[in-house]
Amino acid sequence: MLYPQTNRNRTVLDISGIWKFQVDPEDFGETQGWFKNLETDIEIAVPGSWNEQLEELGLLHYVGAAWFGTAIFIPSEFAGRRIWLRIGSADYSAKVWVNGTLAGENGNGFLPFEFDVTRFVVPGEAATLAVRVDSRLTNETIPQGILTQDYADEKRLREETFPPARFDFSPFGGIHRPVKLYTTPSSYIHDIKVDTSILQGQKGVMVARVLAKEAEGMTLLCRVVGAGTHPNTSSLVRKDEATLDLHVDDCRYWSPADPYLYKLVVELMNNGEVVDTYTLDVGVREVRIRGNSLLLNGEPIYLKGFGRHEDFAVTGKGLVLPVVVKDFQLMKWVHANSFRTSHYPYAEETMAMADRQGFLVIDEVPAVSLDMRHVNEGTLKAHKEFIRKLFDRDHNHPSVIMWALGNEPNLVGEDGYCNGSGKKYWKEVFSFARTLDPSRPMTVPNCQRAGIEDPVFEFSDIIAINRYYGWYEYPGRLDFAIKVLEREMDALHSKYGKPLMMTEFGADTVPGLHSTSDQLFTEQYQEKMLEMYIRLLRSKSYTVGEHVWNFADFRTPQHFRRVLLNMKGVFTRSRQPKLAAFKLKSLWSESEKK
Ligand code: BDP
Repeated sequence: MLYPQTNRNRTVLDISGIWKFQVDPEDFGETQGWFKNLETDIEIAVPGSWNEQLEELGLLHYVGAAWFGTAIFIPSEFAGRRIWLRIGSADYSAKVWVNGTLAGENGNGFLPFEFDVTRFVVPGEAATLAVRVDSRLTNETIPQGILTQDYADEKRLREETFPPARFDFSPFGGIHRPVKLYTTPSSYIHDIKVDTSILQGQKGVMVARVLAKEAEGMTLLCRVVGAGTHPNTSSLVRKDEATLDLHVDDCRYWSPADPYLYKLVVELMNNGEVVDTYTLDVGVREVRIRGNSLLLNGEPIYLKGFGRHEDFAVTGKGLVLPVVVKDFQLMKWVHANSFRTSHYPYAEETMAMADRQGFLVIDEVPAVSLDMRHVNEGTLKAHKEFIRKLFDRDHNHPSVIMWALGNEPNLVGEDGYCNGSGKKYWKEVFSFARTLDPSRPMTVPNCQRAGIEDPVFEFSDIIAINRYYGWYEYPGRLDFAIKVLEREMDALHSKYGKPLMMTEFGADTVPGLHSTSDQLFTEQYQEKMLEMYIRLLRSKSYTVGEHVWNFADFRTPQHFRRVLLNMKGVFTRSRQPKLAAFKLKSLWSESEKK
């Protein structure tokens, strides 16, 4: 799916802003026709979560249906064009009406969706937009949901959170990314997928698969703009498709040290006229695994960085561009070179910035803490659909060097997971994902509780582990914790013979709390624990990365073990550094792993 862009054949209009809002806990909005007219005085910012914005209306923990409405004006210049309505994300599902008519639905939170709304609007006239967002999750959604009753049924009362969630981040509801109208010509470039590889002698190859609609027999022209030499290529559109091979001599490869992006200009031509244009940023790079190493352009690379969250005060999960910029600044300051989009796809704006800033990204499918006792055919179907859509959205990002197809299955220790349900499920998920993208390594970060028999290890290209020895286990006993960890890492490596990375390790830390001895929650304890883990990881020849949990403190559902936030951030929720940030900065400024 292409990100909307304004160029000589296309126009984008951002219609985010302050919209009308109404919760619908009884779910009668649709039968009462709220999509025709949303009568309310309540206002809300789009993008933004309702939870903290409208806390005073009792919505901090609200999970359910809610309505968003706005009046827009369709510019006269849109006449004769195809008009698209695109929502960057709405969590977790949405139904959209334009001028009172249903335009479509979407069931994939964290992902963009769009509808051709040409027939519902009149250029030069006003129009109304209504969106019903529902933040409820079920056993058949990705992520999976949980109900209050389930904690009792599963005899897990001590784990009950409010609102209930199968994961450790607030289930914020809302339209979380920008809403845009954009135009294309009636014959248009619908999609472009570029695969890159490198050849001996500083040569780069881009293979562009272009999908063009209503364009049978037209010509696609591809031009590369950037370093080196690269002839133009053209191809006829047959059955909506064309594949173009582009060779770049003296190619400047993309890497964290030199995140060089070529411009790939694709033009749809009819009788010598340019009908449509799309310009894509392309980084030429190749990711491989050889032995115990992760290679970028043939060179070993070691990942230093964080598991993160999209989370900020007041805005919740809503995209705030200054926070995106600040977070990249802080990651650069601390000498991180990578991050994982734990536990869901991040905004397209963030992914594009990672391309430009040279960050290596592990891109995660929100199959977080799947409970195999509640997984059924519907869950598997939803999981595959999510993988297909995420791979589709993020295929062209050079920054995406690996997919995480989920996170921490078997969090609650289901019987039979390791030698039964888990193996069957993950085998299916991995083989499906590999048919869609054979070029990138794949993994699933493993939960300490699932242990070293977790079937995800068999299918993963890189062993990814989340470990909390010294925190949830062996609290305060760091020397012992590190020994246990070392034994486990060595055992994993000798069992699977694959590179290993630590995708999570960390300690909750209250800024301003200090101690001269090892004491949980103090800044010294976090600093010491992170350093001990890092020194151990670097002492092993088979490790390829260290991602601290977490970049910044983030809001979680209510539970006695969380004081509003998960406080494992190296930065506070408002992005102030804790003591450990300075330690990481010095450890990560060493260029070599050891
Ligand atoms: C891991 C989860 C992560 C949690 C973290 C923690 O992957 O989502 O936030 O533990 O407990 O199990 O801090």
